[in-house]
Amino acid sequence: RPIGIFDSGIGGLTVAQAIINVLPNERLIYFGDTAHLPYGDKSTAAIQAYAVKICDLLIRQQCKVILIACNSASAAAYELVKEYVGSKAKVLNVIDPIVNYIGEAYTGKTVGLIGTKQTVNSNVYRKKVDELDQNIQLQSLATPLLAAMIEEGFFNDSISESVIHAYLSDPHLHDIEALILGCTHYPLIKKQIEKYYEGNVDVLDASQIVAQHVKEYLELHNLAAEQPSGDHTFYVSDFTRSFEESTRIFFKRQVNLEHYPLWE
Ligand code: DGN
Repeated sequence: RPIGIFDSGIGGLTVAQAIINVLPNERLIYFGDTAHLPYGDKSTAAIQAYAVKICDLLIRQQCKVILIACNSASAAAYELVKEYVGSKAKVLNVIDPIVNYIGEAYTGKTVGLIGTKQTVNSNVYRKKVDELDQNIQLQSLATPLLAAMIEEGFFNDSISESVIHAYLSDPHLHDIEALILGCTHYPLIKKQIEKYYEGNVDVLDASQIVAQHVKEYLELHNLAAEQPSGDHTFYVSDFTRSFEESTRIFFKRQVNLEHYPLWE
């Protein structure tokens, strides 16, 4: 049975890529809700409604695990989706693995978080970090321009450098020991962020940590595929050439997107 992954668009392909790297035998069914992107500026109720319908599709496709690869959707809809899906599939999100990682490595320290408005304003990271009860200070900043900037191809250049500098120099992010990249798109600017901090702050790529968590989860529950289980499928709810071309940014190679008009 495949692993279902969904995101607001194609940015979640960074997570899909990280999963394929550590779990090469698994077959993925990816769903990018391009008809509704960006989720980062949507209301919680809207994202919950989208997520439920996407999960119906992934369950119909027999997915054993559904990973909410989008930080905004993980923040807005994880609890609801988990209850909705029930025993039909296991539901994972991209926030818990990173919070647990922080708990192990940064007790008593100050950690920064950047992400969309939905992710930051939902306060989900803060609540979960506080629940760890390990005296970890979380300083978060919404950085909504970054995802749009990366989608337009501005990374590793002087424009992205200026925008990154403008955001990271915000007083909210002063004196942090680590920075969580809390958005599917940010692995693309990890190197530039590391350069900004000159090695003084650990820059945490959530996609790697999440992929490792999925691997451990499958092994623990005896769900891992033992041999290569076929080709991946990449659905989008709205198809454009531009989405297809942009897959190269997030997945290292261009993939064929299949239009799945879930909302028609
Ligand atoms: N996939 C979204 C996230 O990780 O928060 C970012 C894209 C967006 O909806 N703005």
